[in-house]
Amino acid sequence: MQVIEGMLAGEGMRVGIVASRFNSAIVEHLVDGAADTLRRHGVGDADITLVWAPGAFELPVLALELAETGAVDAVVCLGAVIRGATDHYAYVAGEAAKGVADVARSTRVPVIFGILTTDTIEQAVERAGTKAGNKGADCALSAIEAVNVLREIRRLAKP
Ligand code: INI
Repeated sequence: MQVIEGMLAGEGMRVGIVASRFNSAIVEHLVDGAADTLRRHGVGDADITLVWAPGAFELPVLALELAETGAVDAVVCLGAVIRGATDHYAYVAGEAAKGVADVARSTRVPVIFGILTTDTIEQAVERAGTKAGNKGADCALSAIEAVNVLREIRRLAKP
């Protein structure tokens, strides 16, 4: 049996982070977690590109533009959509999730979904470096693993 899997080695990898300013008190911790994890897994600081978006709704279009430059091997999208009094939350979260998935499939660049969707600010804080870990750090690992497993799959196509 041939098993294909991605190692968590980021040496020589170029990674884009697209992060939303909305709920920036939360998202800045996700960005710090992602950047720190990328560096600790071998990604060079100069190979990390951080792009700020106004809100989660704008993450997909900026991720698309960044992915299409060919300058990054993966894009990590980071944001925090927190439920409010109206259903605005659902539109923003839904379009952001669908958009991120669309960009990954259309570009074949791993675009990692690191957008917290929570009922409360407390739940978001828990996932931004406190008791439930750091979603940005988790997504950085997913990016490295996805790039490496894609490279392995593409090697199959070569004679
Ligand atoms: N953007 C977020 O990133 N998080 C939110 O919780 C949020 N809410 O709830 O409104 C939010 N709205 C802004 C949205 O992402 C767009 O920037 C805005 O609608 C302009 O297109």
